[in-house]
Amino acid sequence: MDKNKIKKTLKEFLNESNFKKLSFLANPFLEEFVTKYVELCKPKSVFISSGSQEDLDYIRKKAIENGEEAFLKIEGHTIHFDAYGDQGRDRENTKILLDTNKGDWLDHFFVTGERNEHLEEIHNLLKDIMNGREMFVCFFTLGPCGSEFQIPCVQITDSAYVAHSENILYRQGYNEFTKVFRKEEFFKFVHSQGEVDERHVSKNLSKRRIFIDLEGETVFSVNTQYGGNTIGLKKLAMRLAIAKASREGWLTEHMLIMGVRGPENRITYFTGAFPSMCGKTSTAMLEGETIVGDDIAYLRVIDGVVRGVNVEKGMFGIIQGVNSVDDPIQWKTLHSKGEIIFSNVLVLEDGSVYWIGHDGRVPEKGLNHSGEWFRGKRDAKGKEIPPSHPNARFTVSLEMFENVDKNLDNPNGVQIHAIVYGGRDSDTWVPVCQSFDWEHGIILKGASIESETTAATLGKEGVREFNPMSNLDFLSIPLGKYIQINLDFGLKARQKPLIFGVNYFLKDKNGNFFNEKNDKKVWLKWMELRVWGEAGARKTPCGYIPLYEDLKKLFKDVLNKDYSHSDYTGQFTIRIPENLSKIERLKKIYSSLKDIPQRVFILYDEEIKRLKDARECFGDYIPPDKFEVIK
Ligand code: SPV
Ligand code: MN
Repeated sequence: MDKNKIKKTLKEFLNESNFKKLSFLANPFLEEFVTKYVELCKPKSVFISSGSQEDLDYIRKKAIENGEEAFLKIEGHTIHFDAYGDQGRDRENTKILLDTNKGDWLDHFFVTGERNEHLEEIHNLLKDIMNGREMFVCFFTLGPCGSEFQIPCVQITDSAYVAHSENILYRQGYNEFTKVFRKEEFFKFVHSQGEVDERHVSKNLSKRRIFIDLEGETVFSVNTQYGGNTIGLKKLAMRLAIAKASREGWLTEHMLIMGVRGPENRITYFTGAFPSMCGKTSTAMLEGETIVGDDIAYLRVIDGVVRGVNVEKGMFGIIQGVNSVDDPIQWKTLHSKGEIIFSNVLVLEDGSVYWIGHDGRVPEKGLNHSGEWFRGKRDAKGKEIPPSHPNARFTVSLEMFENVDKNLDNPNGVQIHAIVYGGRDSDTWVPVCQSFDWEHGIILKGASIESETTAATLGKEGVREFNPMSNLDFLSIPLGKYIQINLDFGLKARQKPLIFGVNYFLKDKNGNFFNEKNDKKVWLKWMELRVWGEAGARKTPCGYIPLYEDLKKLFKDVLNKDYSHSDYTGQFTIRIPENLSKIERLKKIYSSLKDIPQRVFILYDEEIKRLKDARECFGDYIPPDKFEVIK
């Protein structure tokens, strides 16, 4: 684009102060990008956010004025609603753009689209879409400032709610843009909520589109407001970062990072990958431990050790089930003054909020994502509408939590000693199990996650789905390549983190959960001891499991609970038929894909052999005490 033309267009849409803020960054690539979308979307005006307090306040004010948020009873709290039917990630219309003529390909379960065709479609949808509205241009960085993990980003949106959410969730990047060495290297996000109705929610959900252009490192999102579809730096950036990481030899993971306290206040850092709504945030928020992040981590091998950072600085957390007993820290923050956006919860007359699983009784009526709500209300399809949406969320800065880890913004991140993989699995995996080594962990734990679907995505709940590393929804490279990169990553590290598989959702014969919500705390403490060689284990065909005596002591010390031997036996019985069927299912999936590393099949066959050998000796359901004790 011609330089003079850029200047002319920017002058036409930006007032003097905004023009100055953009020019100060002296980045021709950025100016060209902004100009392109200003010309296409034709906003009424353009606001450039420098990240100053004044600019952040302006965006907050606009979210209220535009009707995207409303004040609640407690100071700093606001409510935002998404359109009915826009409360989860839209998998079907989230597409990765590929240029198949150039040989680009992805496995069959990815939703993809031909690049040129889809760029044309989205640019047609974006045409004049911001007519009469203000465009916000915001700068952020993924990962801590001044760190080798850092990726600069620019977000264009006509939603003050999206800009406001990002101001809470991400580190400001305006100043970082003045330092960016390669000025063309930044991720770009373009979002428009499209036409809205009288409730200020997106009207054209049938034209909801989220297109990820890896080649242009740009993501487009239109006709939607739900954070998972619109907050560019969250799951949209993740696809770009996974592709970038795969080129550069590091990892972008759907992982929490937390500090687990061991004896004498030692802190050992863990990452944990769990599909959405499977306990990731509640693990990261366990009382007595510290949180670095609850959703997305970048991992690099630096000086022979694995180090990780939280890509974000805030939490877009699931609110359903948060109560004063199980989640005291979240409960306290959600009831304190400070900047919090609640989304898709129930708002009562006095401006207080209610969600499913909140302490106390279900209110009679209020305002929710369906409009005026009353008990027993049904939607157009006859489905009963709950008081809050199961994927209702809160957006808050991690600084608002008393358990935030002191290394949140450490540019070097934290050293990762353990990696935990878990899914929603009612009948197969034991509650906690350590892999034999790195390869076994990546393949038999990470790449073998299956999880029953939840409300985090639109569609049916409770269906068992393959979800390797809990990252399948966010991958942008072929799965075989991703697994290979994971295998290689550990080989580069002199000190490899231990890898564990966990299952918080195991059920007994009567369909009741074997464990209570906070039992996970005991599993963490056991894993922490394993990292330092301070707990024994039994060797099963699937990996190492805890000794009864160790768990009994931990249950008493940590939760003041008596842990019976029969609980141990029920929970840690190795279920041979279920484990064998699981591996057969996985082998079938992997056999249908291209370029899967041979090690995957070799390790599956080895595990099958171990399971069958054990069955020969002890039968189908093997109580833990049958297995040999190792150091
Ligand atoms: C998840 O669903 O995994 C989330 C929320 O963390 S979203 O932003 O929708 O991805
Ligand atoms: Mn997530």
